[in-house]
Amino acid sequence: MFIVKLGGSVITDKSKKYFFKRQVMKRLSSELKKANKETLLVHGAGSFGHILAKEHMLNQGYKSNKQLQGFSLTHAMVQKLNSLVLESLHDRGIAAVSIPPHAILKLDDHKPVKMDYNIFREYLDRGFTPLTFGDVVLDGKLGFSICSGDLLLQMLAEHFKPEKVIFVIDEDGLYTSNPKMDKNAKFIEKSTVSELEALTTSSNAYDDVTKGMEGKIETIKHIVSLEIDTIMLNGNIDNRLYDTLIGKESKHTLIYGGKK
Ligand code: IP8
Repeated sequence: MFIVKLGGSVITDKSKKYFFKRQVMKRLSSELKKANKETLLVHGAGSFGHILAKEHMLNQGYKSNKQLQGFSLTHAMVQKLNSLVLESLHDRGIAAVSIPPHAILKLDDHKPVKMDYNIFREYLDRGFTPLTFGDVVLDGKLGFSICSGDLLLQMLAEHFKPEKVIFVIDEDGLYTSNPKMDKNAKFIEKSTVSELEALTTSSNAYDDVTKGMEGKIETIKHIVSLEIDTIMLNGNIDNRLYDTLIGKESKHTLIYGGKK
């Protein structure tokens, strides 16, 4: 089984509120369909979630009743993005079923304390493709907070031990520094967890309440420590996802599962 996260910066334009990249999603849906692998899908919130979540300071937890409207609006917008993703998958003939995190998961000070993994297993066993997404959720200590798609990926990888975890991002993979800011950044084809420690990353230009690339590297370190190979690939380039899913050589970064 594969666990694939479709990054918010690939399926939305992060600089424009509520901008869905329909054509990119359509192609990714076709690649998933063509590869025909057992897959559990996660997607990020992009410009449907991060801008609102920042405006209402949702990741800091409950501060005042004024945030309640912001919480429900953010939920409604990530759910809307989820419907668009779902529709695209359905149009390509993938029997995807949406599993909203806020209904099956509880955090405590940003850390997961309760999660219904069974629902994913049952849908997979019946031949469906479960689809979940970065969402606003209840939080025991903070009242509420945000569960990023990366945290979901980490939890699902820990539970299901997939063959590979794939991050579909808007870069070819990992670089020695941020390629959007540093022209000397070098592409990393293969890496181990200890090599990851040496990387310098800087936050991206957009409002990202869940830490962007820096947070992603922490998530990857966790996943590879579970001995699961993790791949980062460019979702804007034709067939990178398809080729990787079918095991054909293609440009991406592979981080070997293991502690070293
Ligand atoms: O885009 C964030 O999920 P991510 C979810 O995977 C919200 O970090 C609601 C901003």
